[in-house]
Amino acid sequence: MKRLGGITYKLLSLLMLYGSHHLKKTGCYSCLRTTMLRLLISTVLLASAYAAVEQAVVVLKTDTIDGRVTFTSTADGIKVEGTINGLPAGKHGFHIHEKGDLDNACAAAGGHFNPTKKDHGAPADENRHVGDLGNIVADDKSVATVDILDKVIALDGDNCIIGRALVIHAGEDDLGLGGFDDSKTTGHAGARLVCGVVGIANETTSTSASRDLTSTGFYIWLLAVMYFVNHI
Ligand SMILES: [Cu+2]
Ligand SMILES: [Zn+2]
Repeated sequence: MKRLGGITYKLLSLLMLYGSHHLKKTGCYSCLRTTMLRLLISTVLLASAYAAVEQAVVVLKTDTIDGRVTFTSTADGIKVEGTINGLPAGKHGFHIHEKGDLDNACAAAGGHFNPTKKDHGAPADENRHVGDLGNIVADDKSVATVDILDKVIALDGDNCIIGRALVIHAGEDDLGLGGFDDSKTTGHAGARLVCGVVGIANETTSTSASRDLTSTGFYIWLLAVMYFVNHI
């Protein structure tokens, strides 16, 4: 969405620059108006064709664990859903780590995804890593059902999780409150049991276009350009 808006505004700015250049060169107001209106329509169509990721997916697999988790963009945030089989009963730290490198039993995925340089915390905390999604719970049949709505992770922009790793830990995430040396960095969640890369599952052009075309900022720009075209 941000990316789309940026593209639209850049194209519109180029359009305005082109207009002033054209006018200086030819002095023909009416042909400029026609040309600019044509260009404006092309700009909107071009920007609208830009794709946005609507859903991402992680596949988790080891000899004993297998699962699938999806991240779906909704009006209220990112809906995280899935089922993981083969986890020891109990709570397990559930995080997005910064790299999509699964080598070395998930160690290569690095620390928690933390672009805002905050402390580790609970999902509802103001002070949390972007990647802090708390705990999931496996039942006595070793099945964990994931159903989380998170307002911080994203499928685009600064908090985009695509290309990074989802890691499930052996132990419980203390949400930064355990008082251990690593409580404020990792939640003292212990070893990494399984990890997978967050990949694109579904992307759409129409939804992104309609979102952009309903944003107030976009219409302010559009009005400014129309005003420019009509008053020169
Ligand atoms: Cu972790
Ligand atoms: Zn964290």
